[in-house]
Amino acid sequence: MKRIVSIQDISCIGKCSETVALPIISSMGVETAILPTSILSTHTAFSNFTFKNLSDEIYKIIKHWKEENFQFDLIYIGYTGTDEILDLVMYFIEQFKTDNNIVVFDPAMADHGKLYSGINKNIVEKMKGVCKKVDILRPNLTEASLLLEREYNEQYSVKEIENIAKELSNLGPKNVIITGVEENNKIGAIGYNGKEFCSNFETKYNVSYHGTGDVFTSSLAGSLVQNKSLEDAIKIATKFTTECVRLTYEDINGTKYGVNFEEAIPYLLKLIQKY
Ligand code: PXL
Repeated sequence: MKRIVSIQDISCIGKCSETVALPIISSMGVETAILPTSILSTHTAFSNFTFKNLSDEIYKIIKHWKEENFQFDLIYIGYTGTDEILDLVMYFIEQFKTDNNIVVFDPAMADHGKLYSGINKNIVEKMKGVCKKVDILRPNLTEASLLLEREYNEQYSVKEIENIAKELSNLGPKNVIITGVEENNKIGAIGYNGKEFCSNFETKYNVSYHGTGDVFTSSLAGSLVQNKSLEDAIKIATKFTTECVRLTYEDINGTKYGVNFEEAIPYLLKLIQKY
């Protein structure tokens, strides 16, 4: 069985990070180890959330895992939230990166032109350091602009996004996947593997939910360890994320703080068979 380690926070309520990665990746038949980097009462879009930094524990966990000689087919890094945690993430990569595994990095720090609560300039700088050490970088357009120190625009052409992907690749990662790309009233992602571009677009619903980036990256990671190509993994992740958004949109009791990914898991398993 393949094994992924998911390194991100536990937001106790809010359907993002570990509470999304663990069920999605496990449902794909892949062992999911978790390294929780912090624990929050909710994700940071709520007011008055609590935040407990688990840095002291992370170092001890890395030490134990090294002694046990654990290995990972894929290292998935999501929301980190502090520069101290980013330093530990870099240390984790040094300890566990091999020639045969894949490091996927979601520089979760901003969306729709705005930094998440609690994210500062130091964190953005540290993220650039992490980019040098990863195989796949998966930002949205706001995060891409921050990493490249470009102004964020509300609209981009596909050509502009392809150039952004190339520039991001120059920061270090061979592969770049930019999400939240809109084209002809559809929404999807553009991928770059250092040579070629690929993309997939699906129906756009005029809503915005938290955690869609985490749903996307979890299903992408679960696909990549099952030897799907970057292009097929992007297809699976965009189709699954869109289905999660549709189910939430059509749910009269749906919440805005996360998507109904649970109800879309049977569809995800069909996608894995198809691609
Ligand atoms: O989904 C990204 C994310 C992860 N973790 C925390 C967040 C967010 C986005 O707001 O606040 C704690």
